[in-house]
Amino acid sequence: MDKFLTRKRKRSSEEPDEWKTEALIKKPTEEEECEEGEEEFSNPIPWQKIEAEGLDCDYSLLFNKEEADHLFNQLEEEVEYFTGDNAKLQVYGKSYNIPRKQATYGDEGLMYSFSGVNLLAKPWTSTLEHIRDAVTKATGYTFNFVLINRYKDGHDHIGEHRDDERELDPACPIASVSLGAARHLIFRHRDARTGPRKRQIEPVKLELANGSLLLMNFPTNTYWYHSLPIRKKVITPRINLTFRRIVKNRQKNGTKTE
Ligand SMILES: O=C(O)CCC(=O)C(=O)O
Repeated sequence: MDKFLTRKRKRSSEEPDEWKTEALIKKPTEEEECEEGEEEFSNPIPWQKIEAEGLDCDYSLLFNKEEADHLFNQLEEEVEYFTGDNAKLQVYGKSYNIPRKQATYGDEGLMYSFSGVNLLAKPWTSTLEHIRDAVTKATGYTFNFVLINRYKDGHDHIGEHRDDERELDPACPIASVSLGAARHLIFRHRDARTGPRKRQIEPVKLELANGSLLLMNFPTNTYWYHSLPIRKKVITPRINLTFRRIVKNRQKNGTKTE
């Protein structure tokens, strides 16, 4: 992993309202080492800060290998992935098979809409509650929904996108827990893509380890697309869980699917 600085996380309400104009590699100051407010977290963990223009992420190892492997196996038994039309994407009126498996769990009645599908949350399983609560203990944030992506091997992937749906609470980061094979997550600034305002901005590449937790804080998903590209050498599976906070009255009134 490159382009990060190591420091203890502050709660988002205490963070300075400035955006960094370039990727930073800094050593923590003494003040940063001894952040106040740490006692608010019942399980404080060391965080690595990842910053670039409009990108603000925090990375940490939440579970050790033994815990992560156990959770992976539990999820393999518990999670029911979508099939049929719910396992397809709608892009410009065309239907495509999703190159991975997906499932959604969360509080009753919650629905998440993206790429032309409306996915209704199934009730939390005990393992998902355990992981969700571990994320809350480590971060101080609460979550009411999780999107699960399962990649059977390095051929499964996810294309470039932003998690910027209007029903997501911008005050709450998206908390991404990875279990199983390590894979690269690539962030690309929206202005580094094609178009009249194209600029030379380096992508940010992270390796997401087994048991890791990545927080994507506001405004990362406004300015940066992210993808999990194909990695043909990866032959083992990976499960990624993105915990989110959905604002109920901002949900679309689309057709609910189960
Ligand atoms: O599998 C990953 O790490 C990425 C998942 C993702 O991009 C998403 O849930 O929006």
